[in-house]
Amino acid sequence: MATDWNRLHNQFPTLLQQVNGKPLVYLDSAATTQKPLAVLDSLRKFYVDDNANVHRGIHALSMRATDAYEAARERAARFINAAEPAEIIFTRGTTEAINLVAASWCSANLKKGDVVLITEMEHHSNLVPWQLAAWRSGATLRYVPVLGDDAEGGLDMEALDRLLTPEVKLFAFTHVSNTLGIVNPVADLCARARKVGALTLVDAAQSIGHMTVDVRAIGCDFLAFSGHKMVGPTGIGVLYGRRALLDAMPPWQSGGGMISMVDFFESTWKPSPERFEAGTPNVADAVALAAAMDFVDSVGREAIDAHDRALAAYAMDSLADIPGIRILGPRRGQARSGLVSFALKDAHAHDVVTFADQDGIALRGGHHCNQPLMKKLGLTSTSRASFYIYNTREEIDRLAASLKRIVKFFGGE
Ligand code: C6P
Repeated sequence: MATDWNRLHNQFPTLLQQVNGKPLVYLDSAATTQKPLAVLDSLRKFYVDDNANVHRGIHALSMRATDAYEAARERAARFINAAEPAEIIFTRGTTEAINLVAASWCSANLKKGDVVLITEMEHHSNLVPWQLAAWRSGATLRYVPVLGDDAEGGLDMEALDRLLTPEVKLFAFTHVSNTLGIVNPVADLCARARKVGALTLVDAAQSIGHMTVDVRAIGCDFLAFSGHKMVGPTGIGVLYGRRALLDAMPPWQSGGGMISMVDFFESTWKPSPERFEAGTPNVADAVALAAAMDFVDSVGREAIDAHDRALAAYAMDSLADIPGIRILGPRRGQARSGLVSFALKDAHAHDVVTFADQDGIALRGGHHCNQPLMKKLGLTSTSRASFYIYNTREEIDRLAASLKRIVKFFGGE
């Protein structure tokens, strides 16, 4: 049955408001998505019915909370096709998940002479943690370049093969670029890394709620994502890791919940996932993340992917004739996920966002935590429209009209 995208819109109460006297057009889902009633209800239900700490008490509420938390872990494992729930570690989000690997795995495995390979399109969250890990260990960083004046060519695969030498211990890359909208060939990237014995980490922040993400089909060793970019709450995310790797990694934070035994001068650790979840975890948000996964799957990830791509293609067509526009990433007709970043010759991104806001349209302007990529492309900022299940073509028409008004105001043709 065809999805009724307009009806879906009504399940997101935040969207049903006016901004500056106009119906809100929310085009900033790459920053964070809005939350449907099903997720809000799940949060409320947990706090009203089951609220208790987990893995500690044996009273009824604590057991219910523990069951709900572990069911959320099991749901997350199914969502990404992990082999077992123990491969799911709850974190605050993508950033914390990547930092966990950079702190734990790198402290035990990275040494002088080793290389961490990343790409020029990485978000700071998949870049700065590796800088720190390299500084601490004496390892070095290498970058896979992006091709084209507007990075329309994606990753330079020939350069990748030259850069993937046996010194590379870890290759970390994004599934979908939050500035370019490019969908990287993640399974192919993992296969190439495996040939030289390098582990792989996939940053799935921008893909997780938009397309099927199957860790076993991708063949990655680690994968990170945030709940808030897939209709879930903020403050919850997942690090997936292969069980054998996780069990061999040292703790990165310590305290209650992660130990087997503590004596005055020594302690031993539980296996994964408890080893990496010190302290009281974010139980309510993990439970609501499971509700978000149910919601996304009820719409269908293939349908969402097709919807997002169709909107991105429509936006590319609608914005193409705006005077002085420079659109980054894949060209018209090439595959891109549901976001479009652009620079206007005559207006700064912050002015674009401010003007669009007057028209009730939420965009993002800035470097999008992609400063090295911006530098490479000779930019300091772009404006970005990002789409999700509640967006429509009519909203993109409103965006195009608003941009034309902006260009006119700033003296473009
Ligand atoms: N990008 C954007 O507007 P956190 O903040 O941990 O949930 O996600 C970090 C992150 C990691 N990788 C990619 C590819 C991302 O896009 C993000 C977050 C937001 O583009 C905020 S800068």
